[in-house]
Amino acid sequence: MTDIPAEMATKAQLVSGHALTLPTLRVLQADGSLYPEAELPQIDKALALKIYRSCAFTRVLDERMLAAQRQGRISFYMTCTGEEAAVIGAAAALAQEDMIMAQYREQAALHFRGFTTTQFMNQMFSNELDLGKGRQMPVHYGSRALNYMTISSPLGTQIPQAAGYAYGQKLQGKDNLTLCFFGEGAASEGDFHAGLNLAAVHQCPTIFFCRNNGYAISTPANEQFAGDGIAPRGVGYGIQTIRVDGNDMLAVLAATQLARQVALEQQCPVLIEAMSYRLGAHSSSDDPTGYRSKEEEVKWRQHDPVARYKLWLQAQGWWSDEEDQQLIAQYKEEVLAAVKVAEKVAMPPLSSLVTDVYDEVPKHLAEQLEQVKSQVRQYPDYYKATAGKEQQ
Ligand SMILES: Cc1ncc(C[n+]2csc(CCOP(=O)(O)OP(=O)(O)O)c2C)c(N)n1
Repeated sequence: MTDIPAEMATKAQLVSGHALTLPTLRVLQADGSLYPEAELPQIDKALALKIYRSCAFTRVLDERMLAAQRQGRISFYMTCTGEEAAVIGAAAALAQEDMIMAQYREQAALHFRGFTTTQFMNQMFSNELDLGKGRQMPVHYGSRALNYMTISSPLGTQIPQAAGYAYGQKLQGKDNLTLCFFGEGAASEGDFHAGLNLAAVHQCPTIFFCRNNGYAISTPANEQFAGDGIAPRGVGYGIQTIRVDGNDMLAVLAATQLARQVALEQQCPVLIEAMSYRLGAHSSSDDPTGYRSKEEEVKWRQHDPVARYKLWLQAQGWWSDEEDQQLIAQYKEEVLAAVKVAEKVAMPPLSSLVTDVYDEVPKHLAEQLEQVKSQVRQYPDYYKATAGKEQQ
């Protein structure tokens, strides 16, 4: 039971949601120097360069895979472009044993954890070496070894799952937590509210990390909610909350390091809202010229999170233009070579379509598999990738 709070009013007065406007944490200025009085997160040269390598890799991967989609080599792709600081800054504050439950645009976090170029390619080409056995659309990565839960397409499902997973970590007495990425659009799902309330009431060590990138496909954030973004909702649920400049790598790292410390020490959830911008299209199926202006994109390109972070690295004397060119050339070569290999690897056998859910394949699935196989036998030219394997 809740007592009536002691604080009282004798005049009827409404409180506006905007009474609670949260400030935005910033550390790095546009020229790569720190804001006066800003504090550095815990970062040394090795971590700083590891973070940058994931930025560079993700830029190359995104550019090449979008091209591969345009060439008809893969069916679909989603870029992280513009949100690298939000994603990598968050991942870099975690321990490797912390669980990450992502939405789909967070491939940079997976690279930071050690997912190899070959593993990325096997997933995107849905070949028989894919960890997900070729059953998911491109970009629905997952890795048990790297504590990265496989992506689910329906928006928001990972949010209550993250609360539940973190509750399990708490019950097991683990010194680990779960970080859950989601977009501001996904925060309109009922699952967002269920997940945050569950985590708050049961004090689950979950970091809810909202990438507020301004759009949910063509829906701008100002048509998504009427309040001051996502952050005040955390306060409403009784969750400690911080808003951060999502294009500022050092600020995201600082916010997430603090969130991790609080979540583990106090065994409670924390909400982070990272303010950013999706520089690319929503996906390879989207054309943003229909719903936003070129001027707006140009403005945000001036806040490129990777460029800002690189300036800081260079100011430390930790990175040079020559090293940069070399690294990007190396990644381009690596990605291209991996594409050429992965696209030649065989598809998984058709029979694998009906395994892994039931101990024994039920009759109706066995029948459906036979129907698929007979279709492939009848039209081998349309099913070249699997035609040779239909008997498996
Ligand atoms: C339950 C559900 N509704 C709708 C969709 C279609 N859909 C896929 S992504 C997306 C936009 C999500 O926007 P946001 O959460 O802001 O993330 P962003 O793509 O901007 O990173 C929508 C509507 C879906 N996948 N699942």
